[in-house]
Amino acid sequence: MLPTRRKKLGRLLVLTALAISLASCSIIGIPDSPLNSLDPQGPFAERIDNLFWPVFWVATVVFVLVEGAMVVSLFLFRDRPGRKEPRQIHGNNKLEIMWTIIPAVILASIAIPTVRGITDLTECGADAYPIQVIGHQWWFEYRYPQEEVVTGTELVMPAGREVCATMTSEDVLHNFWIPALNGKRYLVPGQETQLRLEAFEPGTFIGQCAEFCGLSHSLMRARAVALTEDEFASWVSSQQEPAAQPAEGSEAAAGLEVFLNRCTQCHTVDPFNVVALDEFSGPDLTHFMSRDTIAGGALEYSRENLTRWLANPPEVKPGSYMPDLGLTQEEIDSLIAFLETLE
Ligand code: HEC
Ligand SMILES: [Cu+2]
Repeated sequence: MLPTRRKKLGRLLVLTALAISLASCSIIGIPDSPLNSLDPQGPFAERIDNLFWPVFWVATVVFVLVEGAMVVSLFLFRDRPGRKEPRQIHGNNKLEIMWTIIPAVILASIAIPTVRGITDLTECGADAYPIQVIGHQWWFEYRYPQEEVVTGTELVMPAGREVCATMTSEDVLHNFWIPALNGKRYLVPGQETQLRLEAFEPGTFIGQCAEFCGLSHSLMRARAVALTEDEFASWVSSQQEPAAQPAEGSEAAAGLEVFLNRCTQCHTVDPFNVVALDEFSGPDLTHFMSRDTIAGGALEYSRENLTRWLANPPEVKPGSYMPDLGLTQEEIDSLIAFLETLE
């Protein structure tokens, strides 16, 4: 190779390495990694893992054998001056039957558990706890039909128990993916799909919408919070409570006033207003403070981030369906005082 070409190649390699390491960084500084499918934290993800590793090792052996045979043939049977043609095996029945049967057996032994796995991972058990998952550009909404609870962004679930996620989308295709709990599954407008979720232990498991769904697709995070049976029961009963009336004359009361004037077209805060579930709507804010992340998981909750969000949502999430409402700093401050009462 010419020295300049070698230099160029070196530069290209460095740039590629840099691009790969930058691509794995989070742009807005919220932990979105590791999105690791090799670290199962529940029975369904484990089922995938138990299939993945044997297939991986079989594939590795096949790769080494096939590539090895090729490299050996390249050197052993190379054309050299005066060399005779090597013995030809074309038309050797025994060999051809053997190398047809062996791959067929390997493929069948992979295909059978794979097809069984696909149905097992998506057909819920009879006792599974039902949760509806609704995809919106760009956040996930969760409804608990048995408990009449509606929340968003964080899927709170009991640990050690199967959850049956029945999923659909309000707008475009989305894809629900929490790698520690199960594989990916589509959310399809006008159609329902199911996904089984279960965590062995309490914990927080992060995920991501895995289907390109528009401008802020990368900021459509998923997050499951698994709680012990008791914690889950008390979470449910606190979610069923309506919001408290802010004290008269307080800053929160002023914030409620702004909310009623500017926000009720899209947001519910029970008991002050209710936007019908089938209307176009943003996240239900009745228990806004019970979530650690806001705006589809794009921002960690903090006053500073909430100010940023209220001041100009599309600046945080390009294309956001919550518009820049031109709020004054005073309005933002009182809204935050109000929102912080929504535990
Ligand atoms: C035109 C509809 C619309 C209006 C009006 C609107 N919002 Fe939103 N809001 C949304 C949508 C949609 C989202 C979700 C955006 C996303 O995550 O991409 C959202 C998200 C939010 C969130 C984050 C919620 C969460 O749980 O992550 C807050 C807080 C919020 N809005 C507050 C307000 C306040 C306060 C007002 C009134 C000043 C308001 N919104 C007006 C549509 C609206
Ligand atoms: Cu999406």
